[in-house]
Order: sequence, then C-alpha cells, then structure tokens
Amino acid sequence: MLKPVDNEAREIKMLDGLWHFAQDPDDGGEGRGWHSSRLPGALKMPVPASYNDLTQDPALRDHVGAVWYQREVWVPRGWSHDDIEIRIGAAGNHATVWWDGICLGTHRGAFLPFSVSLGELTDEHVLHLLTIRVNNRLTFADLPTGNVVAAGMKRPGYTGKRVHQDSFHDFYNYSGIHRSVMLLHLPRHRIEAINVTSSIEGKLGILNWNVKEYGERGRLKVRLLDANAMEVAQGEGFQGSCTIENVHPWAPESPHLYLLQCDLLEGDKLVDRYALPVGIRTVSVSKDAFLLNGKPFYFRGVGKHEDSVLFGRGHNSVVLTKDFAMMEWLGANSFRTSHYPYDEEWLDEADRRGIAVIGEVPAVGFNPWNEKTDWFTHGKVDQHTLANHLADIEALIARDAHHPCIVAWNLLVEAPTYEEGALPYAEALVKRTRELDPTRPLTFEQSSRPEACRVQQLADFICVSRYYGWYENTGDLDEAVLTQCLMYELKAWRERFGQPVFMLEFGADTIAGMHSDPPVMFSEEYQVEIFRLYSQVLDQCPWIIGEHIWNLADFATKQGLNRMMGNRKGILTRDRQPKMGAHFLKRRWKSVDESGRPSS
Ligand code: GCB
Repeated sequence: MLKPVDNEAREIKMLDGLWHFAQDPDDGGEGRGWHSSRLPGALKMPVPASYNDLTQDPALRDHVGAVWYQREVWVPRGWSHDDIEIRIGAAGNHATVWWDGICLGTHRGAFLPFSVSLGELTDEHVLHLLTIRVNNRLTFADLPTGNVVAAGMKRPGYTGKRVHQDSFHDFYNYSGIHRSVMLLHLPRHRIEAINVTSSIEGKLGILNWNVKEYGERGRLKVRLLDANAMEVAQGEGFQGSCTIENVHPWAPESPHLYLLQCDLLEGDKLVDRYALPVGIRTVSVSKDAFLLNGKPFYFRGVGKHEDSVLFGRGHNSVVLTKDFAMMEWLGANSFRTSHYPYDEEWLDEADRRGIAVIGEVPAVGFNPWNEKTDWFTHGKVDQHTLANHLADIEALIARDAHHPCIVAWNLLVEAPTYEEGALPYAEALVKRTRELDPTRPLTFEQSSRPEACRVQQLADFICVSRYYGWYENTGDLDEAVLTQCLMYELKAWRERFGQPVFMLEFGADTIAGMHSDPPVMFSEEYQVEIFRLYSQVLDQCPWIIGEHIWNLADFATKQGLNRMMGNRKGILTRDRQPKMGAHFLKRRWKSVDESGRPSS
C-alpha cells in the first residue's frame, strides 16, 4: 500500500484533531444507532493518540471492548469527480468505518494502514458524518495473541460481569486511533503499488521496478533522479529495470537516495504521478557476517517501542525526532521495529538518516513460559492465528519492501520454538515471506534453548534474546558465571545451526536515579555492569553480527509484580533522558572498526 502523497495528481485532507468519543460499555453502540447519529456525551479525544492515559477515569483506561470516534467532514470542492478514500494509518485491534451511517469496511490488526473507498457517497454540499468503532479485544487468533477472561477469576467472590484482557506480551494494550486519518483524493486511473529491488555489479547499480495500476490500461514512464533532481536513468513499462553508472549505494554511513518518478499516462496525458525515494543496495548473510553491499555490517542499536508519555502508542513526530536524535547521539546504526510495524515515517527517516532496520510483524505473546503447556496447538496459536500472521506479513511487505533501511525481517518473537507445532507454523511463514520478498534475510527472535529449537534451520541468522543477571541467574553479576553461561549458550546456537548470531535483546530494569555500589538490581550501576559483561563475551566471538540492547526507553506494560510502573529496561527514561547505561553504550559504540563493530 502506497504512502499517501500530495502532488499534482493526488491530494490529502488531514482529519487529525479532536474527535467526538464515547466508550461503549457493552459493545452495543451499533444497536443504539451510534454509527448513524451523534455520539452521546461531550467527551472528545485526540487523533492520533491512545485514549488510555487521557482521562481520570480508570474504567476507560483499562476498558476492554469497543470505543467510538466520530467527526464531521466536508469533501473539498471538485473532489467528487475522482476517487476518494478514507485512510486510517492504524487503529486496533478491530476497526469498523461508517460514512453517514453506511458501513464502508472493517479491518483487523492494530499496526498497519487500511483504507475504505467512498465510491459514489460524496456530496460536496453536505456535511458528512464519519464514525469509527475501535475494539481492543485480543484473542488467540490475533497478533499479538490475547484472551478475554472474567475479571476477578483468580479468587472466588466477585459476581459482576466485568471482563479482563489477558495478554502474554510485555507492552501495554494501548488502544484508539494511533496514526493519522486522511481523506485522499486519487485519480480514477492510478498507480496502486510500486515494488523495487536492486543489485550492484562493480560501479553499476541495477534497479528493478514492478508497478501495479488501478483502472484501465495506461502507459508507465519511469525516471530515476539523483539528489539534485538530475535524471540518471529512465525507462518505460510496468515492469522494468535500469542501470546507474557510478552508483552511490545506500549504506548507513552514506544513505544515498534516488527518486523513482513513475508517471502514468493515457496517450500523452499524465493521469497519475508517484515519486518514491529508493536506495540501491544489497543484503545477504555469510557464515560469519551480515553483508551490506558485500561488506560486513555490525548492528549496534536498540529494540524499542512506539510508546511515550500521554500519547501512549499514538504516532508522534516529536517523539520520533527525539528518538532518532538519541540513537544518533548513542552511535547506534540500527533498530528493530519491536514488536510490530511502525508508522511509515519511522522508515522514511531511517532511509534518510542511514539507520538500518529489522522489520517485525506483531507475532508476539506466543509464549506461555511454561514448557508443559503447548502453545502451537488448536485453540491457541493455530490455523486462525497463522492465517492472520500470513496476512500481516503480506501487508507489511506490500507497505515496506521498497525501503532500503529495512535489511531483514523478523517473523516470530520469543515463540516456544521447541514445540512440535512450531515447525510447520514457521515453515509456512518462511515459505510465504520468501515468495513475497526473496531479497531479505529472515530471522526469528529466539528465547528457546538452542538444543531444543526446531525451526532455526529455516532462517538465515540467529537472534538470541537472553537476560543473564536478570531472569536467569537473577541478581548474580559474578563475572565468571555470567560470561561463561552466556558464551556457552551463544556457542551452542552457533555450533548447532552454523549461522551468524545476533544478540538481539539483553538488559536490566533500571530505575533512573537509583544508585548502588556494589551494584544491585534496579540500580543504574547494575545495568552498566550487565552491558559491560555482555560486551566482553560479544567481543570474543567473530561470528556475532550485532548487539541490540533492550530497550531504548522505559515503556508502559500491563501491571504485574515484576513491572514497576512499566518496563524499566530503557537506557533512557520514558521522557528520553539518559541513564548511566546510555553513557556506557555511547562510549562503547563511538569507537568502531570498518564493519561498525565496537573496537574498544
Ligand atoms: C523479551 C521480549 C520483550 C520484553 C523483554 C523483557 O525478550 O521480547 O518484549 O519486554 O523480554 O524485558 O522481559
């Protein structure tokens, strides 16, 4: 799905701002006619944002079920001759859209955009009513998985009907309309999708494009422009390729972008234009290294979340700008869109700033953390979950595959890959992903034990999440214990599967301002010590291809005994101020060799 643009052929009307809002106590709003009349009450809610932290009402914060958003819309003059779509950047987990009381469509999934077409339903002289119902319930078929249970079920006594959202992932189930809502004015005959791949032969760059049109048959002209808007290549046809002499490859140290300008013509008349920033680069994996443009690339960086104070998971360019500034300040060259696809603006910025990204589907909450309970089984993670998982992979690749910053896909997060059912499930994921995108290496975030894992052979590199000194050997920072256990495990992965290994998650909850020497858990010193000991091990293994600490910043989670107002493994506080661990990493990541590997 193409990101909306405003140009000579296409227009955008932003619908962000304060919308009327109502909490639906019993999911009965439609029966009460809320889809076709003004919502009751006077509450308003900003779009985009999570609603959870924006009122003083605890029942709304932890509400399970539907809420309704509504606003009035004028269709701009002259638009109704062409196609008009409503585009919702992300709303979840289930959304339904009505226009003047007529249902235009539904969507599942909280992390990818969708649009509905207005067809003939536009009158430029009438004020229209746009209503969106968002339901945050998670079931085992959803990504992330969840389960709605009766509240108070752990103890007898409660006789009410309140329900509780059980979930198995470690971030708060923020709800609402999380990304921008837009009205799009599109040509009837238009460019629907653009996919690009690239390769490099010596100084020659090769760019292949595959463009889909919507509507009748037209002609496609393609021009490739450099940063000074000078044409470097051109071509014709919906599928084709061009060569670029003395190509400037895209790489983190020089994130060179070209502009692929696609013109759709009827005869000689321009009917649509879409200019897509593209990078020419290659990615592959050897036995010991991740190769970017044929050269070893070492990942220094972070796992993170779309999470911030007040906005919750709502997309926010202010937070985005600060997070990139902090990553650059740290000397990071990469991040992972843990644990779901992010707003496209993250990828545009990563392309532009030269930050490599591992893209991820919301395949999280797949683990019961109990080896006696099967999770890849009927009624839990089963064929329904798989169908949604595959659909999310398809939508993710359709949206993001053209971004040079995305160098790999992660298809599973901390799943119990030791279970028998994990193998056919992972095989289906890998088969489909490779069909859709044969160019990018694939991985799984592994928290199973190497000797028990049944799926790693399907992937290209190993990603290990492991918390020695925290969940394992809790509170034990003894240098020999930590380094020997970690080394043993990393070597076991390497020896069994023969692939390079990425230390994808490690860290420690740290309350900013808590100090202790000798270090004890939750102190800033403890987090630094974990990083120091992990670094010692990573620096001894030539087949380690990267280190991503968990997490860039503290973030909200569901409440629990091991979460003190959220997950505190951030190297930054939730308002993005550095803890001592951030200063440690900044020093470590500053001095690097050719591949980006810390050389201290
Ligand atoms: C993990 C998960 C992440 C958690 C983290 C933790 O391995 O991938 O979602 O937040 O552990 O802190 O427990």
